[in-house]
Amino acid sequence: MSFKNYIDITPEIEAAIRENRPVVALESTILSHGMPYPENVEFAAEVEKIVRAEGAVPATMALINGRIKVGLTAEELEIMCRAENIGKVSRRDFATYLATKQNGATTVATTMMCCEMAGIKVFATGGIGGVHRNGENTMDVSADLQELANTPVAVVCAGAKQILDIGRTLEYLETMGVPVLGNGTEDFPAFYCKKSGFGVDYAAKDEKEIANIIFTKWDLGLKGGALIGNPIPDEWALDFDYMEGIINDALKEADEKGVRGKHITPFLLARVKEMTKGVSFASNKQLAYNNARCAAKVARELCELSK
Ligand code: PSU
Ligand code: MN
Repeated sequence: MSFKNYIDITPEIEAAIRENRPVVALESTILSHGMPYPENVEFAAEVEKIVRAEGAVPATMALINGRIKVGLTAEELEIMCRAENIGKVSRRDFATYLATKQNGATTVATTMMCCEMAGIKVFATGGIGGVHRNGENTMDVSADLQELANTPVAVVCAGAKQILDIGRTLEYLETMGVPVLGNGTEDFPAFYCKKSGFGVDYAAKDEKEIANIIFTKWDLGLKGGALIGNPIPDEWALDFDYMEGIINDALKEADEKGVRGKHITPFLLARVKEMTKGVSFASNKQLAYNNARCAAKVARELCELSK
């Protein structure tokens, strides 16, 4: 029994991990279910370029034809971006997709699983999943939160979208013992917006300090990951109240159409994008680039500390 029988790590990534050089994991749900084709192809190439420019190796994850892919070829990236028959794979779906050879995009939760199997410590995403609004009744809590509690990966995000109940999301993370660190900010960001109205646990001054906290956590033998809130750059930030109006309309529509479960996140993301007429898409790309840069710096500092 070994996950090694199922995993393909590219030689470049494998060598970087072995030699303690920085690697940054990237997810594929953002490509297959978060962005339109063919703009997502350009995005995928750009985000990998940014990681490289910061001296780290990018590792985009996906499940393709019964294999766990750590690092995708241009051809495989194209498959994920075209998103024809590509499911959204959370932890519960992981074995099913591999055993039945269905192609699947990895969420934050499953990208973290791939990281742990491959030995990658840092992962950049856009926004994490969380407790949904009205989650106290629907019990819709993203598996991302449970993964952060258990799997030793540092996840750099621009916070959580306002589609979620951000207060309860942070409460859940506290209960599960997940450190939430701000990169140069005291505010937990809300994806398109710099502030959610909720604070982080600790406002770190830079990536070096973030890496030091994460290193210490793991050095102590504490299990689980860490969440880094990296706010969207000023020039791309959108107005909180404007977004609140849009999101409330999208939530109402989802409710009327009976959209639930794993479909709710992609539905809301698509509706928000349509309603903001693409303005949000430009911001979405920029915040993800910003997170890739931050993650590469954290990965670099962690490698220094592990020497
Ligand atoms: N939030 C975003 N964009 C995304 C996602 C979340 O702003 O693309 C994706 C991520 O892959 C995340 C997943 O892990 O949705 C969460 O889905 P769910 O709520 O079904 O767990
Ligand atoms: Mn859910």
